[in-house]
Amino acid sequence: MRLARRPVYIVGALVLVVAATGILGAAYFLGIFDPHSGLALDTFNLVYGTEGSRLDTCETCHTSRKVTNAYGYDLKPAFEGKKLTAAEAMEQLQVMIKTIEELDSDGDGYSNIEEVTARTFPGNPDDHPLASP
Ligand SMILES: [Ca+2]
Repeated sequence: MRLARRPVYIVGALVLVVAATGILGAAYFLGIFDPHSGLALDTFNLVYGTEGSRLDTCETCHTSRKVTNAYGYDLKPAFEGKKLTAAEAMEQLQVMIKTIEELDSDGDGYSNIEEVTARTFPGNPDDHPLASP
């Protein structure tokens, strides 16, 4: 009798795992849960003290939720092809943010650090220090 229940528990556990995976996957797809964005944005804000500024948004690195802009593209080597813990990812991203400071990712004539200092978007060529309000 006791052995007969074991398969039921195993099936129940598998159903729970599949359901949890499905719920997290759906939440990710719908944009409710994204393990990447908060971490990356927190790291950017930590490096530049931009929390609460106009750069404290996903638009700093993305044109849409899953598409990176030119600045986000230049930061990709920090993550791409690597399995990192959250702490390792933050560390790698901090290094990459500093590494690309002198680049002009969006090609608007201003380096990334000039843009960040002026609080303009380093991945949007239509937004640069002289074009800012
Ligand atoms: Ca720009």
